[in-house]
Amino acid sequence: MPDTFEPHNIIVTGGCGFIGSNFVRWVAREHPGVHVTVLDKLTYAGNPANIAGLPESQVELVVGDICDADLLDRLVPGHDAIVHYAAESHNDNSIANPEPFVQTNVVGTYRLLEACRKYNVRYHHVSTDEVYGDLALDEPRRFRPDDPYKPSSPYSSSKASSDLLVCAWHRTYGIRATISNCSNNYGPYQHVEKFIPRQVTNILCGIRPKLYGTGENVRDWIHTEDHSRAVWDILTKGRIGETYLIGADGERSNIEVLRQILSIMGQPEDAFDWVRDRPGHDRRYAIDPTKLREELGWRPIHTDFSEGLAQTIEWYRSHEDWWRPAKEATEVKYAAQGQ
Ligand code: NAD
Ligand code: TDX
Repeated sequence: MPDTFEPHNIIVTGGCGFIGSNFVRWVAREHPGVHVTVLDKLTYAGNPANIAGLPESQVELVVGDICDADLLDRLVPGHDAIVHYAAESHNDNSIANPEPFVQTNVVGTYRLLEACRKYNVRYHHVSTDEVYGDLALDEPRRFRPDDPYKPSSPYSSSKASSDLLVCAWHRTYGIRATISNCSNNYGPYQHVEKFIPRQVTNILCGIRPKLYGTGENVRDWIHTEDHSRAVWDILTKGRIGETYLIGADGERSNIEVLRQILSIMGQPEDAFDWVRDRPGHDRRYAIDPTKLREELGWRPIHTDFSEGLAQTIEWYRSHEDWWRPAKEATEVKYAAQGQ
């Protein structure tokens, strides 16, 4: 039977990033009795505007680094759970400069686990399906929770390392922890460095979208709101010490997604550039979410990808003031990499 847990006062790390802020806004709306302390360093990927307008009585922002043990000593006591989203999250950046990935994703997770041990706080660890490596394009298999870890990039290996720390801290010190590994998220507030926002904002700027390699690589897309609900279900009903995979049967090749974006935005289907492939580029991710569905009864709500994509494109159209400040620097960085 699942353990049940009723959180009242939680810390959400990385709550000013894409997925973390969607989770914070979802909790504020769906569980108004829960207080959320957002702990975020506000790196290039963190933006306080992502959680602006939420009631101060419900959501408080603390600007700081998860690697700062003294800060955690001041902040963590009195909270009943940490939901850990903060990370360096972009594969291409990790290939160019792995150091901050090891620091934030590995050392940062270690510091949070130590704080949970010291103050007996429940911990949920948000991770990625990339820890399992990749699948062939034509094999029927999908990732399952007990598959071996085989990460490919500095990013995914740093996330895999952090997952293993959680398992060890649970087994050795009895930390009350759960892990979730989710597939590719899409939706509002995603940084313009990522695939879908990059292509959408390129088109809005009159720049041709950029497709890596052959474009055949497959990603398993899930709307970020469905991810938020799954994390909440795992936090409140998941079994301690367990790993749950989160996915919504959303497998699509990159070229298919790009053609859908071009079509929704009224562009010819070949109006894009082929660019240099990502070194070590994972071919395919695919999640088998059976455990999450059967144990916790979770189901995705956003099952129509075309509709979710059209809404996301509309969000970028109407929030140019949000993405414009990051756009130029992001494209300069890509151009220097030949991408
Ligand atoms: P993001 O890059 O949009 O946001 C990361 C947030 O973490 C930012 O607000 C940043 O300021 C903050 N941060 C970074 N370093 C920090 C530090 N040292 N201390 C405190 N805050 C720090 O990332 P995202 O795409 O929202 O991903 C969130 C989490 O979800 C990550 O753990 C990622 O591995 C995981 N995940 C992402 C996806 C995806 O599709 N994007 C899929 C599965 C899992
Ligand atoms: O311009 C691009 N052109 C392109 O073809 C970009 C930015 C990406 N791509 C390809 C690479 C990938 O096959 O699109 C796919 C998606 O790329 P990203 O958005 O960079 O995501 P990915 O590398 O799959 O990782 C994402 O999902 C898992 C998140 O960034 C991770 O944080 C998460 O763990």
